Amino acid sequence: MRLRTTFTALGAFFVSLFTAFAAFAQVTVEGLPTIGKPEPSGTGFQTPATGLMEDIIWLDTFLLVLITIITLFVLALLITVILRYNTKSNPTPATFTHNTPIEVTWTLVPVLILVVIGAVSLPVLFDQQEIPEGEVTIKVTGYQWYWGYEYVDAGVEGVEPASISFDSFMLERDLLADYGYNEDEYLLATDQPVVIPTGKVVVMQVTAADVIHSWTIPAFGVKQDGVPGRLAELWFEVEPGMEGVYFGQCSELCGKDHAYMPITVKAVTPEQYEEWLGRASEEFAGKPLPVQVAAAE
Ligand SMILES: [Cu+2]
Repeated sequence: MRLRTTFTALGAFFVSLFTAFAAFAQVTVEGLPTIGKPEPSGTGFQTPATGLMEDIIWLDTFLLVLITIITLFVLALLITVILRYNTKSNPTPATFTHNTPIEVTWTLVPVLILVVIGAVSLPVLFDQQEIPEGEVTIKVTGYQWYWGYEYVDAGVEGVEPASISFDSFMLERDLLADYGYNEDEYLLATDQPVVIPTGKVVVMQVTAADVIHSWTIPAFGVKQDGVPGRLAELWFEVEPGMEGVYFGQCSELCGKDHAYMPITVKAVTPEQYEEWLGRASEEFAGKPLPVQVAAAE
């Protein structure tokens, strides 16, 4: 009995040791507000953090107003026909089959509406798809079922590989508090967030290693499939003042644990980013081989 208690205590000790180590292992920036997060029973968009997302919300509102007007107009026509042209109130119906002016109108007006929709939506689409020169470039690779990140231009001199790379796994429920996340951020929080600076153009190169995954942050207005063998790109620039925590989830059905590979982005000030980069370099950059080992190879 006493032996079992000892083993249990020993087990608990190692678990807590592991937990403490795991919590210590993340390189992050604390004290940020959570901005990009789904709300219970929410139906609207998350607070936009980029110009891209503001444009998408504007377009959405514009289209909603437009289709509401069209729907109400068609409804009014239907009600008019039902009331004025039923057999009781209109016993002798008209027999004409053509009316050129009205046929021209119901062809040209929808064409005009489509042209207007194209004229306002295509610039929004092109803005997302034309990738500007990135001030920070991050390669993200989807795996079954986690994300791998590589800060390709965050080179450390004399160190191979000349970049920072790490994997990002979903946090189990019992580890959330240790990593500074709330209980309701289960399925959203990861052990290692992607840290990016605000007010800088960030280009994400999106790919996958096994099956198709999709990287997204709804509050940034970005979503891109990661396809094995291909390198796609997306870009965003988080508005200064919008420093915070943003969540996303893999958005392409990729297997049994598709729901368990979330994305956590921490947007920080450029100064905090530089500081984080220094710590991340020490933790994640490749270490040069000791001279004698390198010589023996
Ligand atoms: Cu996936």
